[in-house]
Amino acid sequence: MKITGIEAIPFAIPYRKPLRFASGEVHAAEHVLVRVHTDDGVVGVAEAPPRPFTYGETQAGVAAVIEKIFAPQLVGLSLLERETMAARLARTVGNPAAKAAIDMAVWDALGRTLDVQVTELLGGYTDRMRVSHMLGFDEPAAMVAEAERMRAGHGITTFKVKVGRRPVALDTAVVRALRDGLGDDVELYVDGNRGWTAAESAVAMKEMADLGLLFAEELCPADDVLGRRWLVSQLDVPFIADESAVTPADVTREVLAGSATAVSVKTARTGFTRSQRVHHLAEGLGLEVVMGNQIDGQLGSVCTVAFGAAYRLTSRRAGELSNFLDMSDDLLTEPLDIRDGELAIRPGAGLGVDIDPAKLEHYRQDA
Ligand code: MUC
Ligand code: MG
Repeated sequence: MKITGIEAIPFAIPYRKPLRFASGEVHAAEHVLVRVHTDDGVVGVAEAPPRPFTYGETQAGVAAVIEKIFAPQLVGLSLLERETMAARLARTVGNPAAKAAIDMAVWDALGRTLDVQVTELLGGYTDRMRVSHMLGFDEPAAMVAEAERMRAGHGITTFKVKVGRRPVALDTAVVRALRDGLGDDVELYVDGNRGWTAAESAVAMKEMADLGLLFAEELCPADDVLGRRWLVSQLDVPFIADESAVTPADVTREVLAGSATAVSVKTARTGFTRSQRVHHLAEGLGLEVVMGNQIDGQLGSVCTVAFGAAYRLTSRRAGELSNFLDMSDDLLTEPLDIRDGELAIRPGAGLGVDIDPAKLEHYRQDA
């Protein structure tokens, strides 16, 4: 069970159409595939999606920090020494996606070694999650058409709508068009990626008060400390902290300050080990949890559903598991299938996925 090597392979897969939101846009999945090898010949896999506009990481930076700093610190440890690994990774500041991918590849390797699913190792609560689809910026009619396509093709009935543009009415018109076009049976919530001020957010939420929204996420920056507290105190839906509350300490700080009342858990930035800590904290604090999407590929989405399905709290709400559908291709031998609005965990050991060598050869950037 000893780690003998960690590979970091940059790859790029174009998107069919770019995903746009208040803090950035994504045209290609420029991710890093992480492979953890052990002395038993087992290989665990995960992917790191660098998000420079949120956490400052880049594809080249993720590969470099893994090769130069993290791999030498972890080679020689047993797969069971995950707390030692976490402590060693924590010596380096930042780099959440690089750390998370290593952590998840270690769990995958452990599952494969023990012939057990990662979901079972984590908690084993259920084997599937309802899916929420994230709708990027576009004209109202185009966003309604995309939601209708997702409902017709995959049975998805929960949508996270990107907002945070100016004027505020541009986005509230989209949300209204979605409610009018899709009817009352769909669940809608909004994510501003810090695009609005607190005052703009308050105006927008009043304008949308009759639309039956589930949640509001990161409408304004957490650094607008008093403004955000003022906003959250007047909302009648939970306010989800996403990029403002990555670590357990961030969650504690935001929630105790009255700047958030719910939390997004993203395995792409907290892996499985740290996501467990955020989950346990959220449970203790009595917070709603949504499994979020860091614009993950299929491998990242498998990780999200493996974690989300492991606990009651994380599987209660629809998880953001479908944005890989915007990609033109992927690396897995067997593509994921979202059906009847649900994504099931894979049946095999570990994460239950295999990387297609021909696809990796085609999309890798280091060859
Ligand atoms: C989200 O929930 O904000 C956009 C940027 C990012 O890092 O994740 C996405 C989705
Ligand atoms: Mg968000």
